[in-house]
Amino acid sequence: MNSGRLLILDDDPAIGQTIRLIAEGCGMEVRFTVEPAEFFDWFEQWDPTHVVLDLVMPDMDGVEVLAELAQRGCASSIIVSSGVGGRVLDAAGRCADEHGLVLTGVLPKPFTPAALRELLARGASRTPSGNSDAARVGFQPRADDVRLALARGELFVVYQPKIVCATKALAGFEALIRWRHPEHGLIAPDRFIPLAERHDLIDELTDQLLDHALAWFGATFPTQPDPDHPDAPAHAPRVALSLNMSARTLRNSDLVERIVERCVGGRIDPRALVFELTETSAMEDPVASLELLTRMRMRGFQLSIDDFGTGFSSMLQLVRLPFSEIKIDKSFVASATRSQESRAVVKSVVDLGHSLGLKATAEGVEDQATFEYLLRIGCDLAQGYWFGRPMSVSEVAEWMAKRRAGVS
Ligand code: G
Ligand code: G
Ligand code: MN
Repeated sequence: MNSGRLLILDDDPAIGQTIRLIAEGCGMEVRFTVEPAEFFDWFEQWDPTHVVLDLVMPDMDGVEVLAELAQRGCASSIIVSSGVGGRVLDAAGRCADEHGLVLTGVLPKPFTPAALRELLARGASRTPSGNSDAARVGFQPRADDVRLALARGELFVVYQPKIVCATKALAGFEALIRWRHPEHGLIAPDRFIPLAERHDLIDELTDQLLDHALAWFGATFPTQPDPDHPDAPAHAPRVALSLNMSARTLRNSDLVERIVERCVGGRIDPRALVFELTETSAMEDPVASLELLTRMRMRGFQLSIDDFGTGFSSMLQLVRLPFSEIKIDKSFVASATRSQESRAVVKSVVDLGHSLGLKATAEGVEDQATFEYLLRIGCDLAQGYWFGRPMSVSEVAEWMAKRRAGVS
């Protein structure tokens, strides 16, 4: 039996009802609508675990709906259905993947109950695309689960190293949040960050992230005064800490002050902190973001545009907002040695970044050949499994000790 919640959008009521009956037969809770507006209302309120989406509808096409779902941070398993040919379905499927959606499969019409049941079952046991180690299958958290996790302190932070390409020196760490559920184990951030954003829990989550990460960072890399000029401001710190920020957080203008307070309290130089924003998150409220981001830059914090190449923003936003770093999405980096196209994207983004005076970071570096390619094209920083996975505090300590000993 499948205990999920299925939301169906199809302009044909007969098909919608058929899907409903089959899914209810599998034990699922089901809602069905022919209206995109109602579909999105329910999506927000009900957090479906599964979505079945008709690709061709009169008011809005399925590809637009996919884009909108991606923008809303959808983590549901998506099944795309349509009477159109296989190639179009394939293309729509790739489209969903590229938006980072979890596409479980395509359902060509007409379909058999068995085909649908198979897809619904598959959705229940799949991990989100692009997610590797942390995803635990089956459990689909709801807002209350996240609320409880925050209250019980079940979230913790892992740290992944960033390396200076030219010297292989340590450039810093990216803090990545994790949730260890007492029954369901490790849950990947894609499963609960969008949920936290939709249900006003993201500020609390960000606060907890800062508590953990700043305490660790301040203790591990205390900001040292410059020995030659003890009274002058110290050199910019050598090791940086990167933190991911959500769009919601950016609307909170107290945030800057709170972060500054914490830096002062934790004796952390603002120049050591890098805030990573996704293209989409920075775009949601361009005026407020511009103001807030500018204030943060004026305080000395660094800003990074994350997952570059995957969002929907225009080049204009990149130029307009005061970023100091551009992070090339891992989907291009990880395939760079295999794909001419990926190499072209990676190199163009590095060059674009440099021409705007930004540092370029490649994420998702998994082997030496990729690293050597990055070095050749002048990429500044690299991050990926090849240097180090996201690690717990104690694993980071071991990792650094090994590096100092010249083992790795
Ligand atoms: O390692 P990985 O599965 O950790 O991260 C998946 C996604 O979750 C990334 O896109 C990352 O930006 C996001 N993420 C990880 N930690 C945080 C966090 O503390 N806050 C926010 N807003 N996003 C995070
Ligand atoms: O915030 P962002 O979307 O950039 O989060 C980085 C994500 O990339 C995290 O989920 C992290 O676990 C993942 N990641 C980091 N290094 C690698 C890598 O070398 N390969 C792959 N596939 N994923 C990686
Ligand atoms: Mn990031």
